[in-house]
Amino acid sequence: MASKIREQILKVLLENRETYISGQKLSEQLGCTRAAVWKQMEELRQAGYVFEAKARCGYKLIFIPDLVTADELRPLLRTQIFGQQIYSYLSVDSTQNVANDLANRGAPEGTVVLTEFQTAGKGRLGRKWSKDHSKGIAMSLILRPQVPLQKISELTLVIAVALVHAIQKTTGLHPKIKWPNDIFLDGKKLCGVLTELKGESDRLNYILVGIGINVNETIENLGDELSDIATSLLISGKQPVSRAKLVANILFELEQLYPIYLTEGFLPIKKIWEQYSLLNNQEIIARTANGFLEGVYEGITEEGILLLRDKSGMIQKIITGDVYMKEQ
Ligand code: BT5
Repeated sequence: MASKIREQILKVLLENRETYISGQKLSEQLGCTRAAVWKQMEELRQAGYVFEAKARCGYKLIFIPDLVTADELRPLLRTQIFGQQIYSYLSVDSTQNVANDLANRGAPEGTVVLTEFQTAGKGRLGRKWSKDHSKGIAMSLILRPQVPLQKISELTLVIAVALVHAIQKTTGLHPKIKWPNDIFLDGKKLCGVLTELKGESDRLNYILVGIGINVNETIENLGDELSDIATSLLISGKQPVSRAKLVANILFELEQLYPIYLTEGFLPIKKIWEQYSLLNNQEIIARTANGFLEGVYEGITEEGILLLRDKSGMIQKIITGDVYMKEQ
């Protein structure tokens, strides 16, 4: 209830940024006491919002911190399913773990988990995702698609397309997808996606889509370990980006593509994915469970499987693994 009042106060003040709104008017409009309004304004101040207070006039919002909290995100949402339930934290071990607990307790499709700091961020295949500062995005999304388990690799490609669209629309930058679903900018990794399935035998219960994006990190923030291989939207685009806007746009783009995928399958989205592929016409090395394969990237199948033409001219199918460009 308190967070609902806070969200409504923010909405009214955001809509009236040119004028002062009195505490009395806010409490009447929201149907709560002035004390409740005051308490929630205090909470907003603690979170970094700055209000100008003028005697007999009321409050005006003069500074909005760049946070990715539920309060910040809700007024920006243009979705019906994705983000209808948002859980935002200052610090968690991994948003995937939090989302897993929520999904186990029945959280609906489209539930979003966000955190400012992540102490044990997970990558694929047991690797780590670094986000020990509150400048990027770490989020997980719960999906409950009614599709057979073997179709899930396609879904990860759908998510990558939604991410490219959202980044393009938010920043004007043009990232590329490195199969299966890393997002690259200026030849460096900008964003990673981790898709985890939870199910029994061939029955899928839910999917946790973990998305990590470097947004306002400087080269110093990325640190020695990552600065050669990673970039951020700030580093590549030379401008800070509102993380909340970007998250809202990601959820919007997902809500456009996901129903197309569920009703029409992967084919219509495959064509878009291919335009964004970083690997087009590239010599690549694929690391699979059976070792390394070298060859030329020949596209993907209708199921999202990577095709590699090896030195003998044979087409090899790569279902899972990592792919590198040869000159890297
Ligand atoms: C991924 O794994 O790229 C998936 C990353 C998913 C992270 C999100 S954050 C929210 C959610 N909660 C989680 O706990 N995880 C998800 P992979 O393809 O395995 O790439 C991991 C590799 O990327 C590492 O071994 C590093 O080389 C590199 N890396 C780590 N942190 C990075 C960063 N911030 N930016 C760019 N590259 C990074």
